Amino acid sequence: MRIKSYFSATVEAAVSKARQELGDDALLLNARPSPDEALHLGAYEVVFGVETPVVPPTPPRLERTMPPPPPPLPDVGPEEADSLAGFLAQQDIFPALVHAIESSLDDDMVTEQQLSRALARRLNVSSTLDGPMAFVGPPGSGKTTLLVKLAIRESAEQPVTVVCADSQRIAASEQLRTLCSIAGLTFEFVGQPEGLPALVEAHQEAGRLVLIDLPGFGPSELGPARSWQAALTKISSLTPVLTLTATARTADLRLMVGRYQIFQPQRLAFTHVDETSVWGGVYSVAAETGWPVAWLGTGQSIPEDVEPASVRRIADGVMGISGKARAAAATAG
Ligand SMILES: Nc1nc2c(ncn2[C@@H]2O[C@H](COP(=O)(O)OP(=O)(O)O)[C@@H](O)[C@H]2O)c(=O)[nH]1
Ligand SMILES: [Mg+2]
Repeated sequence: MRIKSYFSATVEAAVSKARQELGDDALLLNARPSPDEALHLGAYEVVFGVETPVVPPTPPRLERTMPPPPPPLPDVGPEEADSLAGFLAQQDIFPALVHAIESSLDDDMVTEQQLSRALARRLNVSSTLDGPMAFVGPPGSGKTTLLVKLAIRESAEQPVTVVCADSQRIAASEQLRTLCSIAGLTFEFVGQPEGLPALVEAHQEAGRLVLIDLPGFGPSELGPARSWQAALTKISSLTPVLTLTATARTADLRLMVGRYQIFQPQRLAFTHVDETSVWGGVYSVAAETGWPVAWLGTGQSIPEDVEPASVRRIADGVMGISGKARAAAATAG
């Protein structure tokens, strides 16, 4: 199923826009006031699902999910483009990391290959799904979408249970329940943290992979965040996956890493990579935390738009932004 949002001043106008484009068969999944970042598109958001022909879930196919090459780098001042540090800073790589990368390259003349290797050395990736996983991260970072994509794909290999852990946002759980029922996935809702460990254990004992969808917690929601975190620590061999948007600035991503540290993330996932040509945020967070990057979300289509992360892809994201990368990389210092 493909999920698409429409925005307008009223719910009715947004629905009519969606119907015009998608037809009468499209399924209304949710209607809500627009999130702050989308307010300029209209006061209301409606989310529609369109059935795509039923095909058995396929394992990720890199060549099909690869987005087109990134557009050229926006104009860089000549002084910046002329130096390696300037180039890395232009990619929004965290300053301390720029310095460390530059220091690790001792020659004045650095080839593209040397820079690529220096970038790659600081990255880890791992996208195995061999135990329960909980998706944590800020609201709207793409946790639910990523989880559903993975659940649908993985259900070809092993039975999967999707657990919606949420004590507040009923509409969000209904949306996930609908998605799961369309995709034929087992769905469980748990409203209180205390109920989570036993529920997960029961599904694990039945030989099922359990994927847990948590709500995003704002700065004022530390209480609920702590309660869910305490419940997660009681689940044996659980992997918390910190899910972040690749489009956010490095400084903001680092802030989120700090805020979600209480969940002791063991993996990273980056969504919205289809919407950025600047990979410094992804790179900086991955290199600085050392947490393996598991998946990259490459668009809104479920389950197509996800790929396992690769060191090459992230290093290329930083390197391959434009031909200027080559020029800049050739002259270090
Ligand atoms: N372009 C794009 N949109 C995405 C991606 N992942 C999620 N989205 C959209 O981002 C919005 C928020 O996603 P959602 O999964 O509800 O976020 P959550 O609040 O973290 O669960 C939805 O409109 C998704 O369709 C992605 O990789 N690329
Ligand atoms: Mg969600």
